[in-house]
Amino acid sequence: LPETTTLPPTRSVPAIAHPTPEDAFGVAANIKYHAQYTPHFSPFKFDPEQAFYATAESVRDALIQRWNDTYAHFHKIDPKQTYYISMEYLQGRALTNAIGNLNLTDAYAGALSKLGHDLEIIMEQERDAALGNGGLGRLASCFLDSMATLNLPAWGYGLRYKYGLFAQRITKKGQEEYAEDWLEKFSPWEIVRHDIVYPIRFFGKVQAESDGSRKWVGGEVMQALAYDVPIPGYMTKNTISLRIWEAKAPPQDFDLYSFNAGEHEKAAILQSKANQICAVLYPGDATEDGKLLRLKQQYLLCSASLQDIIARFKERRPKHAIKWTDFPSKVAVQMNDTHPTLAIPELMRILMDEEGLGWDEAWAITGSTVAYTNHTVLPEALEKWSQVVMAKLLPRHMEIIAEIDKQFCQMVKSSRPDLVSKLEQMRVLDSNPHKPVVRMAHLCVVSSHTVNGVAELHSDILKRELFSDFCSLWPNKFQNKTNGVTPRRWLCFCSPELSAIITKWLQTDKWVTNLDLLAGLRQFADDEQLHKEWEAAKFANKVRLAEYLLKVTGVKVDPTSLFDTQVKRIHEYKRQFLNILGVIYRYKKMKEMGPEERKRVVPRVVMFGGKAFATYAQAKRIVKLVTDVGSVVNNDPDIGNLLKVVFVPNYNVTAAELIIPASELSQHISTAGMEASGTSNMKFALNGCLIIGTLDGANVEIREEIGNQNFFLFGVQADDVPRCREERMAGHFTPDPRFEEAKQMIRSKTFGDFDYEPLLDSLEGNSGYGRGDYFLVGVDFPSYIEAQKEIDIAYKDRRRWNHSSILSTAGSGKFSSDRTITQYATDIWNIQECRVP
Ligand code: NBG
Repeated sequence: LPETTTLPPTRSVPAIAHPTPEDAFGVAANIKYHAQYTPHFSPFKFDPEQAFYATAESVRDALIQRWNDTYAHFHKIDPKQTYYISMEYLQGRALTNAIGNLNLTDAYAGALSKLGHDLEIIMEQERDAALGNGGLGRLASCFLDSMATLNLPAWGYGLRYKYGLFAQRITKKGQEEYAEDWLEKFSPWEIVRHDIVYPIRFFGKVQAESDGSRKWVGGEVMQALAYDVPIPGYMTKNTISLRIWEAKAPPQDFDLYSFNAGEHEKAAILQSKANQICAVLYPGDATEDGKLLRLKQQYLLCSASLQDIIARFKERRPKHAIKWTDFPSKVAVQMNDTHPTLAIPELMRILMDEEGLGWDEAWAITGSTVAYTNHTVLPEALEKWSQVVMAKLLPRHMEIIAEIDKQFCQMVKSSRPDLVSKLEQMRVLDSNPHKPVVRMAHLCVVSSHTVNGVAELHSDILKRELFSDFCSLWPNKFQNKTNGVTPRRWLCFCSPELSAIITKWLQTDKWVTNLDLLAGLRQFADDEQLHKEWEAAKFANKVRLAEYLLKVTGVKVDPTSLFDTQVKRIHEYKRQFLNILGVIYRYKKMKEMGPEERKRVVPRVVMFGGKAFATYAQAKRIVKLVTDVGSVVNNDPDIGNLLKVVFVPNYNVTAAELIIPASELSQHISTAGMEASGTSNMKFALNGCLIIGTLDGANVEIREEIGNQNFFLFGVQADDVPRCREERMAGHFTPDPRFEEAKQMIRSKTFGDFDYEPLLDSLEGNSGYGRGDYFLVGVDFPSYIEAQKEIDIAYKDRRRWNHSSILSTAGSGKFSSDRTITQYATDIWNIQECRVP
């Protein structure tokens, strides 16, 4: 490749395949090597995009080396290993994180500048890997970072969706969805493993063999092909793997005969079916075909992962000396919610039908291997699969599930006669003759050695309500593991300015892997110098965000305003509706003020972000309402900069990395008892952002850690929610006049003539879920408005605000995913550190 105009400053830099990556010169040489010899673009081009891919490939080389060393080390030591199975991972961008964890950020910045580029611009080229929806997927990604950082022998398993979570555009119609083609070019981070391929059967039938065993035969056989995404730990050699599966048709299945006969589509039918499986996350399941497709995804994930786990178990011991009873001392499988439940019957099937074990032995092994995390108590999210669909797609698994159910019933009848009256509700199979289903959560609870919730309150609700009968049967099965977030991505790398200040005041950077050390900031919470530095860092983040908002929404905001944020999936229980009703009320009051009074108003930028599930009409109306309110308020000359309402489009991990460090107030205002944990609340608090919230999910623990005075609390408590709902339905509820004013303003068409009746209707009446103000917006509205008033007063007092902000960060130590993962490792998985020397 000739030196060209597009590589001008590089004449002096050679291209080197194996660099010494510690110095900028070596790194530059390696980037140049990749630009030249791993080309994906036409030569003579080295624009930011090409530079990004060459940079990523250079980083990937370093990761592969570490990945290989880690794999070899685990193989040699053969420790007990955890396999985290999840339908979702929200990895976001990888470059910043990888070079940060490898401590190569300066080297890469220097190298790129030698090559005529700016690291920040290069980072911007990367597409988000959005193989998830929200908190559950991001949690899985934070967990991987912690597992690697803690040198734990652990892998993640997931699916390689062709399209990530949809891209959201905000138009006059509200939210519109577009396919997110994250692999449009390719992902530089994945390594295809052509040697790791497993057969995956669908449909077919079960055959009784002469020896009494059962065999699943016939049907359609696809393949699962492995791709590894290396996950580097922070400041350690350990680099673990996120192994994601892609469905493929077996090669011999291309029907050359049909193809040559001109039947081109028929020839590739199996390939096209395979492509559907990993096309998107959570395909629409309104139709029978949609349901089948979702179940196929779940099965592919579980079957491929278990075949892989078992292959590794066997590979690590001599063929004739395989003791299956050792399996649970080498393998821990964690099911992230119920989506990977099929891991249970699949492990049973493999052990019995392929390895020849008896039921009892297989059941004992399975039960000591699998554990289940519940992430929600919302009834619509607790999966139930039609027995008919299950029997059709996975006939052998349906048999196994039915046997698990049968044995469970027998056990309850013989050991706990007092529970027999509850048995129908507890069973794995709900044999309602109209719609027989498998209750996946019950299958998980019955089969797992441990079941955990994700925050104290949530785990209590599981024990007291959702799984109370199981809890009386197996009190020791239930645990709590409060969620956490990785401090690397969510503080170090997304807010380097604040991180530097923290390191300076604590006189150590050890807090990055020992987040409890943040408590050391408490002693400086009133230090004026720290206040100055703290505010300056936050302000710089606000300016960055203001520039971004202008770019993506056209709305100009004043960075000296209070930045107030609610970003999360749009859902009625999360109550973005309450927030916007509060904004409407605020706007109305401001309009009524005289000029003198208006001068005392604290200027605010209220930001919303989040995606509504494509078929969730009510959630989409909320998005539309926010944007309609924004269009009116933002253009009202009476209001000017005193209030701006911005819907940030396409909220994703990358947007979060910009929004969270710049926020001063964040809203976590779900109806008490409905948010299992929340994890963005932890990220905001970690970044010194104050919280307005209900006593829900992890809010309860955050408030305990950072101190009540630093948390703006409102709303009814979880225990009171059922009573409030009943009163509401019985008509014993007098709405607050302020609530009526806000609703009236929407009715009066101040914000346009879109039909908001269905939304307003949900706040009235006396019917069930989703109506009759099920989410208690009207009940909590008055205390919400009061809390908002208190916030305005607090914000004017800069010392008080900075003090609380510092204490929020100082009290966030508990919410590191390192702590969470350490607890999983000790209390559930029983695995130990396995550090690569
Ligand atoms: C979500 C909960 C959140 C929680 C995350 C991670 C699902 C099913 N659940 O409250 O709603 O923080 O899981 O545990 O996505």
